[in-house]
Amino acid sequence: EADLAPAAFLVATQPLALPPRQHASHKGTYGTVAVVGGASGMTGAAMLAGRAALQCGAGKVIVGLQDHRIHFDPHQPELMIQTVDDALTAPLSALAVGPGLGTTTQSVDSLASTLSTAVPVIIDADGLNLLARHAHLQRSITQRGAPTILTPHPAEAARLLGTDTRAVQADRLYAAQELSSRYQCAILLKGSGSICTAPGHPPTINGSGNGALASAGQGDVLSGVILALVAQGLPPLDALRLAAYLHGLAGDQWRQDHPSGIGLTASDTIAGIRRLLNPL
Ligand code: NPW
Ligand code: AMP
Ligand code: MG
Repeated sequence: EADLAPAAFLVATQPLALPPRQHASHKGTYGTVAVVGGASGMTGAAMLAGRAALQCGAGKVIVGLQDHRIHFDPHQPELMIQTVDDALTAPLSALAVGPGLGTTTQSVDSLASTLSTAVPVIIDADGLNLLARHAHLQRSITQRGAPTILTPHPAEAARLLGTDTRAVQADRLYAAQELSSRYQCAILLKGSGSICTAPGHPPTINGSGNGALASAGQGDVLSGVILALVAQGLPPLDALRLAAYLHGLAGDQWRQDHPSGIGLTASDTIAGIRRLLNPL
């Protein structure tokens, strides 16, 4: 029996929820957030994260783009499209950095600037790729006074750990826990059965989601969902678990009407998550 002792993880199905909107509240109550990313050719990634944050309840959303030619999202005019420097001067509640950020020296500077803020920072995508390459960025994470959250997919986790995707996938619990201990922060290791963990907390394996979610921009949307939940006051690990669960469940619900699972877009997923946050 002792040899069959419980594994050090739980299968999370329905972890938490957001409280309903309060009558005596205003947009400031729900946080001002910024997404930093969107280099030329990948502005959509930052826009998707921004749209997801807005549609998951963040009070005000700024998108700080690397590509300075774009000033407006015609499909989501509520978003404030700014330069990264301008975005970082706002009184922010939380930040997400990385979706479509690119890996130029300008991208490195933008990531360094976000890490020097005193608010929670979610690092995804190219933010993680830069972190893997630059020791000074790794040091600044350990020196931050506010929480940092890393959301790698298996290839990004492999770059951070100096290994390959196959090794990460062969022991996903180890990879997630190793990243959490190395960076002393909350981790969401994405992919089928996403793992959420943080120092001193047992990892959980998310129970929702399916292969329909294997499409461009889904991770960018997930970053925006986490950003909104953190801005609305959820602690990092709770935000990761709820975001992973909602994201996967939106994919599962969509698949009920699309049995082959073909053609789910990241924008569809945002709409599905907003529905889940407003149960009838
Ligand atoms: P393979 O093919 O198996 O060897 P990259 P990215 C692996 C932006 N985007 N299980 C897999 O490797 C992002 O925000 C912009 C196993 C896959 O080919 C980033 O800034 C969009 N393996 C930038 O592009 C929409 C897995 O990783 C490789 C895995 C680059 O991000 C798209 C890809 O990883 C995109 O989001 C899994 N579950 N998941 C836009 N509309 O603007 C991933 N892999 O090379 O880091 O490239 O993820 O596309
Ligand atoms: P990214 O690779 O950054 O775009 O992130 C993809 C997102 O979709 C992550 O949240 C993954 O967990 C999710 N996803 C992709 N493929 C699957 C799958 N086969 N099953 C469950 N979730 C998936
Ligand atoms: Mg991604």
